[in-house]
Amino acid sequence: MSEKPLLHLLVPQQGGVGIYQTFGHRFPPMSLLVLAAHARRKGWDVEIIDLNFEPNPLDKAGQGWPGHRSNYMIPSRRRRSGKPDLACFTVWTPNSPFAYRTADQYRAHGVPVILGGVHASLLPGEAIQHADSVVCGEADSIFAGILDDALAGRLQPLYQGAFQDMDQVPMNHEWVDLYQAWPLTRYAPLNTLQTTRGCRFNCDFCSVIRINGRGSRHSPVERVIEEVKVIKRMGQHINDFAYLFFLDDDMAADLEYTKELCEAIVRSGVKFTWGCQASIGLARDPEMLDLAARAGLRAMFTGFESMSRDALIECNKKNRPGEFGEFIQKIHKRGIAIEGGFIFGFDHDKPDVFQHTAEFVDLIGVDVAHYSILTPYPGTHTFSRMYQDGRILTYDWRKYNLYHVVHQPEQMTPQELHDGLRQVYKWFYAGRRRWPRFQKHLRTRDIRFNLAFAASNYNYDRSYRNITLDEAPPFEADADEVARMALASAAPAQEALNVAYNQAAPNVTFLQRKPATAATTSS
Ligand code: B12
Ligand code: SF4
Repeated sequence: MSEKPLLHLLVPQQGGVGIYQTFGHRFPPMSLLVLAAHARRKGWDVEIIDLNFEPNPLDKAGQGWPGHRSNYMIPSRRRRSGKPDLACFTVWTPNSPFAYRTADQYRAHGVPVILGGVHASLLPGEAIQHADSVVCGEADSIFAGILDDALAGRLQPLYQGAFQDMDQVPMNHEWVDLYQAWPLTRYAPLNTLQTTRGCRFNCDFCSVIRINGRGSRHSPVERVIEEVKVIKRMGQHINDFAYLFFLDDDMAADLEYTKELCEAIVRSGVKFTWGCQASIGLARDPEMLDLAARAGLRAMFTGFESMSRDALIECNKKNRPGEFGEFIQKIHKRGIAIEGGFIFGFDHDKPDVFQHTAEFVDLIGVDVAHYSILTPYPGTHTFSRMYQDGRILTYDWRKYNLYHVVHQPEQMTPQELHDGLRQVYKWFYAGRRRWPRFQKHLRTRDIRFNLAFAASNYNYDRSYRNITLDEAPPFEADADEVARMALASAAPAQEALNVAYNQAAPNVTFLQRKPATAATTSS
């Protein structure tokens, strides 16, 4: 029996349809892998529990709450039994009600709980009602100290992280073995890395700058190459097919760094293929595209967001729809497939936007499209604008998953927006449109990627026919907490976290917290 303290690191169940279930998007939870590495350095045993794919250890039935999809419910191997000394949850807005519910369960069993991640960081006053501590922001520079506090029984209600350099983030050799505790089929057969944090753009609807700051902080390229070598040796592969997805929010945010990274990959001679998220501006520079393709780029996710220049101006997105078709051709010419993100519900959108967009997206040759509804996420300018205008229809965070209408649209009814999204999915992924997409690139594209994109098309067709929410647990955020968060959302993007923290700091000790049975630090 291990003497080490035991840490449970949990991904909350999200419930309902979501991209986290679709083929190619089922990524391992990087935030928890990184925290696991910090904890191991301090001598803790760690277990990562992803409640989307495995049973809740505290739920006897093991099937989650009513309505939860349990088709991936395969428990992990090599679990250490017994009560953990601490439980940490990474909390995003759509899974926050589920996180709170499980956190309450842990606390009722006497396990201290820490909540962190985007949502907890921006609504610390809400999160602390279900936790012993909330961590606002990136935790790399403070997590070791927090673990000491947990063992000493002196956890503080609030901790503030910092935008520190990327070399403080543990490298993947410290956590890659954790993959082996999971069934091979749990996540997509791919590996993930993060080389930068932050973004130089400032799109109104996006949380990234709020939580990771403006500009880009980079990991030195030599460090990235070392991590790639670890993945080649120990990562998830099908035979010798090594595929890696860079989680960075925009690989085109700092083209100098991306160029340096691609050159280093080519020079290293390490053979692997990769995908990334990048704004379409990457295709403006043909030399950059050539180099990226030579370095192994085969799939790219781009937020096109809208076909309407007015809608793009409305949300401060720097794209120009007139260039999309030409850029996609350039990308395809280099054997790179493209997944596009599109948003409906901007003030400029009228009821005809759905059909026009879907036809245009099909015409310009996007290989996979992710359509969503404009969602005013906590901390964003979209939130503060909608809040001030009295246009937010619900504070049930479960619905903030990009597929449910939570704001009053300007030029259509909420029902039209709701139905329009569902129609678009049906139209775009109909069999007669999927087949030509597959055929078109048969000769020019690596067959494995052509098949993967065909599978992704099929998967969207199947999963998004009926986009529903799980019924439990119902949730409505507290009005005072929402008002505080609205102030943070109105602040300059890179200040949002500070405002959220500073507002919560004087209040948290007075908040009525749910009673938990005696918190303990030993099992
Ligand atoms: C990879 C990713 C995904 C992957 C997730 C894989 C996974 N299992 O984690 C996929 C593609 C599945 C996905 C899905 C979705 N995503 Co996403 N995703 C990201 C992305 C690009 C990177 C996250 C990441 O791994 N970063 C690397 C790690 C190391 O950093 P980190 O998470 O910030 O963690 C650090 C700190 O925040 C902190 N921390 C985090 N958690 C905790 C917990 C504790 C206890 C402590 C102490 C500290 C701590 O410490 C960590 C180490 O420094 C982010 C953008 C971003 N920059 O964060 C969006 C982002 C998180 N996603 C977002 C959204 C909206 C979604 C979806 C709703 C989209 C959809 N249509 O379905 C779904 C929701 C899925 C779900 N189950 O809830 C939003 C969330 C906004 C919000 N307020 O909730 C983000 C911020 C993107 C955006 N543009 O706004 N996503
Ligand atoms: S949507 Fe993309 S480009 Fe815009 S701020 Fe967010 S990460 Fe940056």
